[in-house]
Amino acid sequence: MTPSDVLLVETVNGVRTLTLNRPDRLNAANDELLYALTDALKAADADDAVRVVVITGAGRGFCAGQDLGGVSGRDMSFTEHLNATYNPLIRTMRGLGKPVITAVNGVAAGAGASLALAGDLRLWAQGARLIEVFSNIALVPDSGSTWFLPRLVGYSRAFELMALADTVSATEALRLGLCEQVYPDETFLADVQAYAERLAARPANALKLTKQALNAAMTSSLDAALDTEAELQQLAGDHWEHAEGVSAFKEKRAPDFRRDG
Ligand code: LHQ
Repeated sequence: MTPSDVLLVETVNGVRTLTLNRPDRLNAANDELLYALTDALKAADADDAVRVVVITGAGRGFCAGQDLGGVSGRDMSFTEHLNATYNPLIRTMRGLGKPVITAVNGVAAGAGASLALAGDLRLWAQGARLIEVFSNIALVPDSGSTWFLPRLVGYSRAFELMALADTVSATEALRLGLCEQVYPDETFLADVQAYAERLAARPANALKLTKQALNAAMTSSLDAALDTEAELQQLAGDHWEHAEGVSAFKEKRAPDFRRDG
């Protein structure tokens, strides 16, 4: 894969880190960045050496949403733009067969907040903040915010954050359930890497199926979720990882889920 200037790509110990790289714009997204990120996620999905994907930002921002410098004079409608760029990106993240961590190093605003929320796991630096900034420019939250946020904080808190565009600090985000961990700014990337490596040692096939089951269950009935679990459990149970997990338990040793088959 050839990393482009707007997106840096690095793989260490099975963890592929994709760094949004427009730091002077707080990584505000233009089409080039959005297409590069979606392509890089698909490439990570197809690469057996990658077990976990991390999305983070260069400099002091995570992502300030749509680059407002480039919106006027565009020949696409808002709907066409979302359908061509942000929506495929969010769908790719949630459909990826590997865990996606959003490592929110700094401000996440507008569609950048949506991107932060779309991770399977969200790790924040102490200095990070999230702003559903859309109403400041009289727009509707997009790129999945209307789906993710109320599921995390409930309808009214989501509406409040969207209507007032208040800033959510890392401490508040942890309390609200908008992130799983908060790490010191100074050690953030090392802490994220250590967390991601723990995840990379887990059974990849089982995690892929777990993600599939959870995503289906987010919009299904209990009946349908029970059926999906029964179906996916067969796929997990037939996989070598399951045999390895059971053998390791019986032999009183740690399982090795990183070997090949
Ligand atoms: C930026 C941006 C930015 C360009 C900071 N663009 N330069 C919308 C339209 C169409 C279709 C699809 O979907 C969407 C979805 C959206 O995402 S709408 C929301 C778009 N984003 C915003 O409205 C956020 C605008 N930015 C801000 O409110 C602030 O910059 C935040 C709160 C993010 C950060 O504030 P500060 O920490 O005080 O930083 P700053 O404002 O000083 O920004 C630093 C630089 O980054 C500055 O440039 P400069 O040349 O003055 O140093 C900003 O102009 C630039 N920047 N966001 N979205």
